[in-house]
Amino acid sequence: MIEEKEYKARREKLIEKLDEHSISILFSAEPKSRSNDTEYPYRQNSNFYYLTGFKEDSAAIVIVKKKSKAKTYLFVAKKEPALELWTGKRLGVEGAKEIFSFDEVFEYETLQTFFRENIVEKQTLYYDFSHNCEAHNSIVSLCKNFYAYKNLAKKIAKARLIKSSAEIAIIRKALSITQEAHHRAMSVVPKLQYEYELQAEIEYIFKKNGAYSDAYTSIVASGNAANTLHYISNDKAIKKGELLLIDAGCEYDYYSSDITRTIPADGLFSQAQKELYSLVLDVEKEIISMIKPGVMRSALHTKSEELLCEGMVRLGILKGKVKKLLKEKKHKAFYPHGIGHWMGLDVHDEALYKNKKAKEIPLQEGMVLTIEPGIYLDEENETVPQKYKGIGIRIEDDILVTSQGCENLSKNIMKEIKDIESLGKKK
Ligand SMILES: [Mn+2]
Repeated sequence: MIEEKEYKARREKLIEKLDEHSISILFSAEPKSRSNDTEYPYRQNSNFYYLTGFKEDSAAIVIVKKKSKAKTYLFVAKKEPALELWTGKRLGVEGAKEIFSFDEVFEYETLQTFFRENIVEKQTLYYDFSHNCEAHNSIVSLCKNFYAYKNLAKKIAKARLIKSSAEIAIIRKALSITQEAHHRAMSVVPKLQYEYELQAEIEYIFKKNGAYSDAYTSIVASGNAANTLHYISNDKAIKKGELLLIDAGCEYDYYSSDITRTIPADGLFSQAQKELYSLVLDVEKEIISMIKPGVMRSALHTKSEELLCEGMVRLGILKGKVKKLLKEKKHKAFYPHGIGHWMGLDVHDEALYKNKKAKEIPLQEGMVLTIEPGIYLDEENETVPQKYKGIGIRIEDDILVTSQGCENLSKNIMKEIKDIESLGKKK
């Protein structure tokens, strides 16, 4: 639970970074239609949520800054009983005033007029460059003679890099639910026939525990499907002897979790599966052990490439000298993605990877990132040794950078071969 005073402090911190004589606008997310007159469940824009905690649509934040003084305005949809009968109660202006400490709260309908009245010359307009809705576009066009346009989303992205203790507490809660889901998957998998059954078991645990949604579409990939990185159809029959790559995490109170485990369909790993799995697991642990303030994410990635390349040579998947293979990027055929990403309000958190001078941002206390090395050996790849063909493995944990090193926030989600096998055998 994040308190209003924390949201207010976030707005104040943002205001310090804005140009003097500027006006900033940020819109709530638009409802998204699914098909005909049905909609996807509404989910607030993460930047908007980060600054307000406000969950309704048809809303906007405006910050008017004159010299070092700023005023904050929240625009919300008015209460309309006839509409509320269908789509639920709204806070309305009065309700929002009680909860949110903006200088003023107005009706969303008045936004255009308010904006016209507050436009002055030589002003900077801050807005989210990637946002695109009618109301937004008309505001931006109102300001076409402005002095400068700057991306508000980038300013917020920088703040979102460092998580507060309240944010970390929510991520822990999300991970405790995701942990239960993955452990359930490990124990029930030998009894199931289809990938979607396993997906249902996982997402049942999410919902049952009050997780708003999954943080991203769950990947439940059996056998060779694991070699399709974004496999989400989850509709194949699970075959005995195969591995299942499960990349699934819930979103709890707007914060993500992002966990991958690779488990045997019938509860036990084969010898070849064990060899590959142990390689990926050892690399994952080694990379996590490197994490501390000051370290670059790119250094973690480079190290993961080296270690996986060495391992693949040892297992006969790649042939030649490690250095030369790395230089020629031969390992990329089997490890094509990065070592991980920021995580927070978004699973791939909209936080900066580089600073203003395009220099990489080193790890700092309070950052949360995923570590997820993998090896993907497609059955159609003729260079792959027969016993490894059709195996795809990824292991992913969510890591908090601490003052001295790091904490693996998902360390209790089983990943040792003996632990996974013992869960699968129980039933
Ligand atoms: Mn991930």
